[in-house]
Amino acid sequence: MSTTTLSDTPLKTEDYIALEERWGAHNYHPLDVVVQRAEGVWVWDVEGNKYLDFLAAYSAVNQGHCHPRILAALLEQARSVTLTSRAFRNDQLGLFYKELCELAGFQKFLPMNTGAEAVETALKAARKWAWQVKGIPDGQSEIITFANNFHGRTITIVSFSTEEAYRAGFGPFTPGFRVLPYGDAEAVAAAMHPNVAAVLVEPIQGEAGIVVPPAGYLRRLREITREHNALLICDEIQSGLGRTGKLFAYEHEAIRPDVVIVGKALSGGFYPVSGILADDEVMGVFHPGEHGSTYGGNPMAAAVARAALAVLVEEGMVGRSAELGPYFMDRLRAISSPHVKEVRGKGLWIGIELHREAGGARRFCEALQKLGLLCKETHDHVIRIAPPLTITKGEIDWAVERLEQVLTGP
Ligand code: IF1
Repeated sequence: MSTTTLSDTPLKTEDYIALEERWGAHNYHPLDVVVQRAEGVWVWDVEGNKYLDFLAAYSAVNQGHCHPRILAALLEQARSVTLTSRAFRNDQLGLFYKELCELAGFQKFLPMNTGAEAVETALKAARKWAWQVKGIPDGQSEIITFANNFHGRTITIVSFSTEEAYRAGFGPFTPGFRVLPYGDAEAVAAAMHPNVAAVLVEPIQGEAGIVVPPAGYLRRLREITREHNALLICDEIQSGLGRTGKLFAYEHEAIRPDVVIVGKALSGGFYPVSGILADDEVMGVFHPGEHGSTYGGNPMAAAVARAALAVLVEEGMVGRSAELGPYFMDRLRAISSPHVKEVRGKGLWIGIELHREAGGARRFCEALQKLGLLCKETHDHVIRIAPPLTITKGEIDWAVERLEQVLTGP
C-alpha cells in the first residue's frame, strides 16, 4: 500500500479531507485544498491544480517554498547529526549564534523551537531580569501587553489574549499581565509603575488584521520603557526577517528593543526554529539548568537556520519586500471595489479590510482559491496577503487581476 492509496484507487481531495476530519482534532477550519507539492511562490494540490501562495505559512516561508539551498543544508546536516540535546555541544550552534547575532546586532541568542516557546522564553527573561537586575521582589513584576495581540497559544500566552475563543475554558490563567489598547503610547505612559518589568509588543499586529500603529508609536514606547527602566520586547515572529521591507519591523522607527523574539522564517519553513535575541544584561539572567528545550539549538535547526538567513540576505529578499510592497499596495488601492474599506500594511504584508456588508472575507478567499490564489482571512473581514518575498512583479500583476475580478464582483 503506497502512502497515497488506502485501497486500489488513488485518494482524492475529499478522501484526504475525510481522513483529517475523522482522525484529527478539529482545532482548524482550513480551505479545502490539499497541498502535495510546492516550489517558490507556487503550490500544487493533489489534483494537480496550481496556486500562488499568498499566505506563505504565515510568513514562515518568506524565502519561498522548498528553497534549494536551505533544502541542501537540511539534507547534508541530516546525514551528519540531527540531535545531540544540549547535554553535548554541536558544531553548528555556535556558528548559528554568531551569524544571527551579527546580522541582527545583538550580543546573545537563546534558541527554542516554536514561536510560543520563544515568547515564553522572553517572558521568563523579563521576569528574571526584573527580579535580579531591576530589584522587583520575586512574583511581583508586571508585563504590559496589548489588546488584540497574538503571541501564541500556551496557557500563559492566552492569559493575556483578548480573543474570547483563545481563552474560553482554558483557565485558570497566569497572573502578572496588564492589557492596554494598541497604538496608544500615552496609555502605556500612564500605566507605568515601578514593578513593570517589560512591555511586549507586535510592531505590526498580524492576526488582528495587519494593524499598523501610528507613526512614532514604537519610538515613544522605547522612550517610556527607558524612562521607567522596563524592557521593550518586540515580537518579530511574523513581522521580522524581511516581511515588512526591513530585516525587523522595529527598524522602520529606528529603535532598538531590549529583546527581539524570532521564529517562523528563521528556518524558511523547513523546521521549527525560534528564539530570543538580547544583550548580556538580559541574557545573563539565565544560568545552567534554569531554562531549555530538548530540540532547541539542535544541529539540524542551526544548519537550516544558517542557510535560511544566508538566503534571505544574499538573495536580497528584504529589499524585494521594500520595493515590491508599495507597488503591490498601490495597485490594490487602485482597484475600485464597493467591498473594500481599507488597504494597509508594510512591505509585502498587506491587509485588505472589507466592509461588514461584504459578508466576510472567507467567501472572497474561497473565490480566489478557484482562480488559483491561496489567501486566508483574518478576523472575519480582512483578506491577508503575505506571499513569499521571492514573488516577481509579473506574479503580482497576475494576482492583482484576480483580486480585482473577485473584489469587483457581487
Ligand atoms: C496558528 C494568527 C498569524 C505570531 C506572533 C507568536 C506566534 C505567532 C506575532 C506563535 C503565530 C500564527 C500561528 C498560527 C496562525 C498564526 C497567525 F492568525 F493566529 F495570528 F500568523 F497571523 N507571535 N502566528 O504571529 O508562533 O507558536 O505558532 O510558532 O495556527 O496558531 P507559533
